Amino acid sequence: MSKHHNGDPASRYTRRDFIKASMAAGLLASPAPAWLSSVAMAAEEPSREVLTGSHWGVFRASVTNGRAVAIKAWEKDPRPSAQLPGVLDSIYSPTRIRYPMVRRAYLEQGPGADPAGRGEGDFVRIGWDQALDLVARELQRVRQAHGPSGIYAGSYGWRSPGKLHNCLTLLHRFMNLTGGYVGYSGDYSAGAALVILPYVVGSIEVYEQCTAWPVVAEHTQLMVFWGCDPMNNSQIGHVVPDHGAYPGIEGLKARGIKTLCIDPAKTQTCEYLGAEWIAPRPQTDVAMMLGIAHTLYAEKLHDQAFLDRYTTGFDKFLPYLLGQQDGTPKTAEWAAGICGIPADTLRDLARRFSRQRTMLALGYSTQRQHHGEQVHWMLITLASMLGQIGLPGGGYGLSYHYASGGSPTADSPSVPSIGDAADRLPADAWKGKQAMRSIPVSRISEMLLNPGKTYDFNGTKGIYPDIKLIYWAGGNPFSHQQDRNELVRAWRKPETIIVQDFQWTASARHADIVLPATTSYERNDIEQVGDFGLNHILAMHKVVEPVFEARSDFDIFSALAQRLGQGDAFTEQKSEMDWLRAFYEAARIGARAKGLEMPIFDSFWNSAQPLAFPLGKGKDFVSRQDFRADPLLNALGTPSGRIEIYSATIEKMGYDDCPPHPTWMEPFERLDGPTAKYPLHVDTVHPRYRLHSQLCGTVLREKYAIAGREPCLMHPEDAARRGLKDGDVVRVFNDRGQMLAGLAITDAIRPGVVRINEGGWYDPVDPRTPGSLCRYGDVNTLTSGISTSRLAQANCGHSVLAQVEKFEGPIPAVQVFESPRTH
Ligand SMILES: Nc1nc2c(c(=O)[nH]1)N[C@H]1C(S)=C(S)[C@@H](COP(=O)(O)OP(=O)(O)OC[C@H]3O[C@@H](n4cnc5c(=O)[nH]c(N)nc54)[C@H](O)[C@@H]3O)O[C@H]1N2
Ligand SMILES: Nc1nc2c(c(=O)[nH]1)N[C@H]1C(S)=C(S)[C@@H](COP(=O)(O)OP(=O)(O)OC[C@H]3O[C@@H](n4cnc5c(=O)[nH]c(N)nc54)[C@H](O)[C@@H]3O)O[C@H]1N2
Ligand SMILES: [Mo]
Repeated sequence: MSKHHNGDPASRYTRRDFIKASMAAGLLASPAPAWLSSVAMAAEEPSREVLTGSHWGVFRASVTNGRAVAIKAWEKDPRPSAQLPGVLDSIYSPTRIRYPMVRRAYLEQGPGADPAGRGEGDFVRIGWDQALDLVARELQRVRQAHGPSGIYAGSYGWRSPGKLHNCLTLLHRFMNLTGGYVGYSGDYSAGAALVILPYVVGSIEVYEQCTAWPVVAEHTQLMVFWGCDPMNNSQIGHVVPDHGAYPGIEGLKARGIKTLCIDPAKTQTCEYLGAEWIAPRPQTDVAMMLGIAHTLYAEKLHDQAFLDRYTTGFDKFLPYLLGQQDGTPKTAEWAAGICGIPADTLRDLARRFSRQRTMLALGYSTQRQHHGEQVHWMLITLASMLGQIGLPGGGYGLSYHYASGGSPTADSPSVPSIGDAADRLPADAWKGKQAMRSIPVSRISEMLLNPGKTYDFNGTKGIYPDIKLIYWAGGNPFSHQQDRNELVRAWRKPETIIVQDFQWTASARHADIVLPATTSYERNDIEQVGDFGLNHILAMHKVVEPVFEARSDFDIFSALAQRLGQGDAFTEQKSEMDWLRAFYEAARIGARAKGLEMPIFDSFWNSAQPLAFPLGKGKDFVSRQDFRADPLLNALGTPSGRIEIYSATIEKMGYDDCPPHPTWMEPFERLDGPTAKYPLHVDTVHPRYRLHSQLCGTVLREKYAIAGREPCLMHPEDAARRGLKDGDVVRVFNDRGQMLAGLAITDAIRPGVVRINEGGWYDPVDPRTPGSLCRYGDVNTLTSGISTSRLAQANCGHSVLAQVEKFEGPIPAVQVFESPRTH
């Protein structure tokens, strides 16, 4: 039996498979590799230290002769991310895009040439002027022929923090100023919850503050992490993280608060806290919650007074719970048959939850599943029955795992950012167009494959546009999108695909025109620290000059806007530093209104520390306390002003896949379920040593790769049944696709479940053939492109069954971490 836990094979596999020597280029304090000699080096200069930050935290970079040679976390970071060494390496990694590139067939034959050849990596280097002319001309051509509905520039995905260099906003700004584009709504993270929660609690809530960690430490008696792993998932932030979740969790540990993790895998949080671990079958949480709710009701443990005063619709939900309509009471026994946790345990949970101050902390993965809308709804219904919502340390929290939700919010001004200029889109840009201006974000493959098709979304109907050109700047669809092979087919539809990134992601490899962007370490910016904590403002100083021919997204779009006659509108005739100064000055005025005095810009910019803001009442924050105190005065944004356990609005939509109260519905496939064709569930979680696909091309791979591939965690019983051993190269497959992985055997996972992180770079043996084997381990080769329901149309990245077998025959070498073939 293996000893390693929490999804991290590193302890046993360190350097087992040596990644090529060149990968060591970015190891802390390493000498410059030979290929770097082509980078313009600054003249001899004394070593200097630069304060900056990114998704991984605030840090100081040491720069010698124009090259970043080491980084160290900011002294005040309570828990620096283990991913920081990869951040340094990402600047100089061999996967960096060095020059503007065009796919050979496209360059020679023009738009639409050999679309099946996308991904083969036959690129030609061109100069910036030629590249910008090409892009500007092509945008003009497509706009003239098809209008804005011919261009998809949603460009979903992460980007780097910074109020100015936000590639996504800059792309949209450029597109709005030059005639419009098709965008998206929703996201991949919490897409189902985002749409349903406004009907239930009147706001999206998943990105809103939870009861602060210090309150939890003081008042909570039982902390339940339900599909929720803050120790892993709070390493990064959408802005620059404050890592405030870590002292929060340490506070629970120090006080000896009882903790419980409900998760098919033993998480880092579970390990760290020594928490109780209950491992249900994946995708069965709604049934499990119903079984607990039924017990609460049957044993009169529910809080009827809370339900009466603060909720509506419990009376309509109750007949369903009791089985009065469908003949199936949702008892603990019934739930046990589905979720695989004994009925006695479920009854015990009902008693424990109701007897003591209980906080239910729910992550997002449970709603990235077929019928994912139901999970958050049912959790809130359960919490309503427990009646502790609005009490210190009780109720529920939906962002404890994300970017340090619960980290006390400081008293700080907001810092403005550059806008997307949506108000400057010409009023008639969409005249005469039937197609939608935005699609539900997870529907990209469906849109590309079905122009003109009508679809449902959140009570409306839309028509898919006919996309001729795609522009992506920030985000990696060949990582984030489910059903890779469906995307491979869909991606052949447009005539032109432009990708702007700093690394050769699979998306860049599948583009026609590739523009090299800078990392945030090659430009100046300003950002807040702490998505929820908002406790500092950081000057993100440029660390080094742009590597090779990279240009910032701001410069690229300025140059393109210039070519389309909108240069001044795009830049507002302000330089990079003019913008930053303006953002800061606006924040200063905001601070003054709060009675806080901020230093002048130059002192801020030249300071060796982020600018700190005081912690006010944030540390005492209790979610929904005001609602509990006065539900009329502080009514929720729902039609009734209360928590809606039954929604008349959803009822009117009449969707059979999203009924008007929380409901258990079988997903299209699940472990041991009625339609299961394959025997293993694949838990496609977020990686410990990456931010999705970011940093996959760095030295960090040495910490986790097995046989040079993405790890696949498997229980010893499942491995024995298949004759597999630790370190084997395995093929993971189903009807949708296939990938290689390196096997890690562990008892930290429920039998029947395997775990493969999302974000492994897609590396098909034959890019021309959909269904081709991925050599490295992109788990979205296995997932389905189906949506959660007609309500939210969100992705189902966590609904996936597959089989695992030993890979026989010669093992193909991974190629995705080398630059594609260029001329
Ligand atoms: N099966 C499965 N699939 C999933 C998930 C899952 O749990 N399971 N999770 C989903 C979730 S929650 C999410 S959020 C998505 C994540 O999907 P993405 O956000 O698409 O993933 P990232 O790897 O973060 O891609 C960001 C890209 O932006 C680039 N970038 C960063 N900064 C800049 C910049 O300044 N300029 C430019 N031009 N480019 C930049 C990076 O190099 C990188 O290629 O994946 C989703 N997919
Ligand atoms: N290190 C790191 N941190 C990240 C990210 C990253 O890429 N790397 N990405 C960030 C982003 S964009 C997002 S959206 C969040 C994602 O936050 P989440 O969606 O909450 O994170 P996941 O890692 O997908 O899953 C969290 C836990 O849910 C469990 N789980 C999976 N399926 C089920 C189920 O059916 N039932 C139950 N009970 N548990 C289940 C998994 O085993 C895992 O331990 O993380 C953020 N934080
Ligand atoms: Mo996400």
